[in-house]
Amino acid sequence: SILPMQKTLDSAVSPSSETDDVLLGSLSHELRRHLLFTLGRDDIDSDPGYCFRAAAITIRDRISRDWRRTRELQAASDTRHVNYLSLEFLLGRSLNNAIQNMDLDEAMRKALHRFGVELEEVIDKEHDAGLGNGGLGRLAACFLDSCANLQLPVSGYGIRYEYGMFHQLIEGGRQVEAPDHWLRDGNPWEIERPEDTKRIRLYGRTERYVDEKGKPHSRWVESLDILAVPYDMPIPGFRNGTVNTLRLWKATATDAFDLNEFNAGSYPESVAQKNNAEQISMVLYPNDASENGKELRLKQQYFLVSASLQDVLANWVEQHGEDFSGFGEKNCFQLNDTHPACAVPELMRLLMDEHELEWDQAWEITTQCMAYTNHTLLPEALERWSVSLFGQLLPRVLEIIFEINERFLAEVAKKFPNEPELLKRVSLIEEGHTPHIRMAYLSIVGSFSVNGVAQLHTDLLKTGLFADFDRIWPNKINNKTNGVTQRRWLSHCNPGLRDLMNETIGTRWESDLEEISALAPLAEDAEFRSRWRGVKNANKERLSKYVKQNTGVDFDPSMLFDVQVKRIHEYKRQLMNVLHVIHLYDRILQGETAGMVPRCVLIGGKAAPGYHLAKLIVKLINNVARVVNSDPRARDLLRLVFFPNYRVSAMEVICPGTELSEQISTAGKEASGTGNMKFMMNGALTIGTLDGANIEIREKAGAENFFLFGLNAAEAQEARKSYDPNAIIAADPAIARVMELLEGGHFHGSEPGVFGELTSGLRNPHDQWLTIADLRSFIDAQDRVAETYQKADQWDRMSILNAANSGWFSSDRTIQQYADEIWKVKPLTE
Ligand code: 4GP
Repeated sequence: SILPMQKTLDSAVSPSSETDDVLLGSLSHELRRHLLFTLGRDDIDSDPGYCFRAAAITIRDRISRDWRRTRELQAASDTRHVNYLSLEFLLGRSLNNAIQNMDLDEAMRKALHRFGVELEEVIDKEHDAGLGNGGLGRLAACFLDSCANLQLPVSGYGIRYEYGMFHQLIEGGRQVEAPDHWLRDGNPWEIERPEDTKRIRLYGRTERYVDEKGKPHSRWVESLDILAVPYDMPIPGFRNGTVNTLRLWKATATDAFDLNEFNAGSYPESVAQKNNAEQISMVLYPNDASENGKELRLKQQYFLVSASLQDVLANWVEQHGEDFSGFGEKNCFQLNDTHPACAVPELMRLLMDEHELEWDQAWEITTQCMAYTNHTLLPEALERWSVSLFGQLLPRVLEIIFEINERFLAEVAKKFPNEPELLKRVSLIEEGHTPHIRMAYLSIVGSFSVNGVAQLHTDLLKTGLFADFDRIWPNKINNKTNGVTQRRWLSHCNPGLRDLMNETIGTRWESDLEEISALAPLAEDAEFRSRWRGVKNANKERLSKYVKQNTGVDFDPSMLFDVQVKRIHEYKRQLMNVLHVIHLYDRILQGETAGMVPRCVLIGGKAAPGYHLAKLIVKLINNVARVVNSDPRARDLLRLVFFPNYRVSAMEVICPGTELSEQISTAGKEASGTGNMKFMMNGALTIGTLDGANIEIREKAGAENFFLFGLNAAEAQEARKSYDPNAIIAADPAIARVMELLEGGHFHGSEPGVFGELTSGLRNPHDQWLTIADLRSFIDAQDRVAETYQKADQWDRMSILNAANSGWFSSDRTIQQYADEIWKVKPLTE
């Protein structure tokens, strides 16, 4: 058997004359070596799964040199280091990104050809790293990419969940959750670093003691300890030699067994304790923008925070000994929402209890290096932990929070005397039957910077949720409008458009998206428009195949592709989108199809497993889809699919093929949105409300290139006072017919009344989401969409102008602002 293998080996390394022989030869050689030796294959085969692993390790090897150099550079430098603390990093796949950033695209493609596989099928074998829920987690991933592109000394710290975001199946039209064991085939990118393991305390109690100098202290005793073991993932910059680190912690048991149990003959029970410890990093909580309250979740938060802070402190001590005077100046911790808010009291604890600093010095350091980003205006998403649960799990940390609060309230009382109500409002502890800790307030008090994620969001924070704090510290709250990385979300996912742009405006936009504005004049160039249209059509073909594969439904690429993908949430109003589809269907039934444009509507997203109404919306989308798609009268005019298991790698196919981007949240509810930015870059037109970053998208794109509808945030607030959806329905025949179809059971299949909660919600004068209030305006805007789509030239012009004006929405711009205005860090280059 050695002979045929030898033959394959030889052909695998024989250099080709028309390419960079050396590079191709060595990539082929490395792939072969990893297949045979690292992965232990008996023969060179073309199994795409093994080829993926071999390719990933090959690329990782090549990244390693730059990775080491970046670490050395950062260790040797005297500049500030930023640590991005986040319970979520929604990375998706890494292979294509790494290949492109290393500029190995063509060589790797050719090398894999020699093994008889296509790069695309190999890329497709990678499991998404679904270590996040949605916007907040994906933002963290885009930020890491931009930090590496800008060569900033920034590390990510997160949790190495064994199970990421659940896999969504649709059964009988309903969402069913299946576990996502993304690590089942191993993770070729990670490097375990057991030598940096940290010990984490939980439970126990605190006790007072007096030190040798007679000073009183508090300490944490009788804790149950677990270990945090780090796994490092490389974050390669774009062709610049920088490779930053994302450090993910895995929980394991300490080796110390309970000797009593051991001797009592319960050895297996004692070993089984290990399971308990490992639970902490077992699974990502699948709740987007909603509070949790579960003890395990608090354990995860503290686990991440304590391990990461200990890690940074250990590095500090290695370099500076126990002199912490420069620590606050040389370190920064960016808290991604309140999930890592325990960092404030935990850094205090570590500095005081482990490193013997006084309160005042520890507090100065802490508030010099903590910064907090808020991601939501929904009050139900603001984290609060019951004092009693917190105190059981983290007794010493609670003690410190109490003291922070006491000192803070004293300061406020001094600054604003005679305002007892203010003190109550801003207290870190919400009093009541079961007192709770307000994690957002803890984050604000402990941080030097608090930022929102779009201008409207920040304005609303200042005048609403955090108004008292804006009064106490007028300059603390600032805005950093979100962005997305154009490398993944344009260059890598849309190679057709990338090539067209590179040919016409050069390649600089890949690392500086402002350059994309050079497309603007080309909107008037008919030949360019037709090439632009050609790329969009090819992407629609690809999306159409993908939809067929995943749902069995035919999406005809000659129709308008209308897309809404994001978490399913009432405030995002997927329900309104379905009402519009029902309205179109009704027009078809009534024969009122004049001016209608044939459209394919795609809706995708996951509902939190415990969010009943969101799951019912998924069911409704599926039921409406079944009726519409099986009705021959609708066939040429309308299709609807619910795309199952929406995730990062699905968006990479959906986004380039989308023509109309649905950003239709109730104004004042979506903090920013980031999907809206990805669509814009890829030349989709937006139909949207004046919410979150939509406002800025419309400003940049030009009002004439945006389909606006609905109440703005202030009007929505006002409208709630006298909202009468039933009157609106009664006065608008088209809307009344939509409600009739819904309530008359047209879509209920064999489950009469199944959508009752949705229809009664729509009719409820207290419906916060104001769906019926905005529906007429939405329908009219959709008519304008149809009208414009029929003027193909006009549409393509608008499409080009949207992409051309998307430069602001690069996360490189966002990160540059964080670096200049919050972190005060500069690039680190050789
Ligand atoms: C999300 C917001 O809902 C979204 O508007 C924003 O674009 C994103 O954060 C990134 O800032 N929030 C969450 C969450 O995902 O869990 O609060």
